Amino acid sequence: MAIIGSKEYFKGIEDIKFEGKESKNPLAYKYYSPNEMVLGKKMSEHLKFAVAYWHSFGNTGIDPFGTKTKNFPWNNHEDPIQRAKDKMDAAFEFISKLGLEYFCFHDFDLIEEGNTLFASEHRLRSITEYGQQKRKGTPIKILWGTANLFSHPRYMNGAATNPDFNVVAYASAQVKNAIDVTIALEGENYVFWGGREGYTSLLNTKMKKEIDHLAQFLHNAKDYARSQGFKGHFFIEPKPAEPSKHQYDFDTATVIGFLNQYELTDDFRINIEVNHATLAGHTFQHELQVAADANMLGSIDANRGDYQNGWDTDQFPTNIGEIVEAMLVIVQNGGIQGGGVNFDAKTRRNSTDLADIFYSHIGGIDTFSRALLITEKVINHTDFLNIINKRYSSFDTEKGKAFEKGTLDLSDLHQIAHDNGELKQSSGKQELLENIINDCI
Ligand code: XLS
Ligand code: NI
Ligand code: NI
Repeated sequence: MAIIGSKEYFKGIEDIKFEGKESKNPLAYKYYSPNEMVLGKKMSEHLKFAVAYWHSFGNTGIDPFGTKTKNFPWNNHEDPIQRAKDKMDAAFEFISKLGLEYFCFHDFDLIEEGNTLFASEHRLRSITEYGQQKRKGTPIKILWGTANLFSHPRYMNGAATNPDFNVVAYASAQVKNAIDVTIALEGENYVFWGGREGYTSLLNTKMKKEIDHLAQFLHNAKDYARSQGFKGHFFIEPKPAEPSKHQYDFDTATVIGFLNQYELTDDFRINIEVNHATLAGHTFQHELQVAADANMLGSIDANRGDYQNGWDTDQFPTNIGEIVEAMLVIVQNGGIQGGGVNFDAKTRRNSTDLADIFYSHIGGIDTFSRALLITEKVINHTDFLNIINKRYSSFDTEKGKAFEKGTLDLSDLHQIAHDNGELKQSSGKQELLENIINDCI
């Protein structure tokens, strides 16, 4: 595939192809075969995979105890605009070699923030124009854009929920610019993750005021984007904490309550990240189910946490069992609305070869693809759905239906209980269901 840009960064790595599960080639897909039909859709339609710009091209391995370990060759030019173009060359080369079509970005992943708002806008315009040129003749698109409202010191007390109105105004300007970039690059969706939209101490916080401001901020952003012709979804990405002690977008149920209260449900959906779900004390599949039941499942940030660590380790997904349980929820709810599967995941600090960025994505992509194939088996070739449906079949009887319709009152139910006498036990059959899934793996 022809990609403009003079340099090849990932030398020696050819296009990643589907070779099937017998292949021993570590730089090939064993399960991801984009055009294969599964459950009535192409695999690539079920799974719109996206590369996260920040982790893949920006994460140099810095942690609170050490400096960078990864010397990316696209990071070296002294001019920040040229540096950003080099990074974008690397990104387009990487995404096209993987055979993918999507990436996600924060404004200042694309190019480093300038010293003034004016300087940042100039930089963003340069890289947006470059991005528009690079996209020509490629299938590469933006799954979603967002603004980084958490790294700069001005946001230490929050962005939309900052106690200082002038910081709220600055954050609004940044979101306006990020929406403009997203639209110019034909981005399909726009994300809000509220990293510092929360508090570290209630002693100095007016919670209701801050949450009202957050809602107003989102209304403004949505109204502006719509006025500019943006047709995509807005996503809120819940997370319970980190970097705030308590984030207002704690989990999916909390966000749905917020969206309903502030009349944002027409435009906003949920973007669920695996590691955020587990930090909130939920499973990934629980969060998916809550969003799907509210008709608000918009997108996924695919990664995994670590059983021993209580923070967002953003590892690539490799746990087939977990992703099968997630795909069962997604597929049974008719897929996700507008979004895709964004690898919000990073290689470990000591995974320092450029090839590691390929291995990690290939692993994540194959994990989801394999889980989709297994889900098809579970649904179409086992008793799985029958067992669950049977569990609820008493509600298909005349009286069960009447209860659901609300035409039986408490006295009617009292009479039914008397007529029935003591009841037979009915097994939940969890272990059988677990075995059925494992048999399909
Ligand atoms: C951080 C979040 C962040 C969002 C985008 O934990 O996952 O990366 O996805 O701002
Ligand atoms: Ni995320
Ligand atoms: Ni995260």
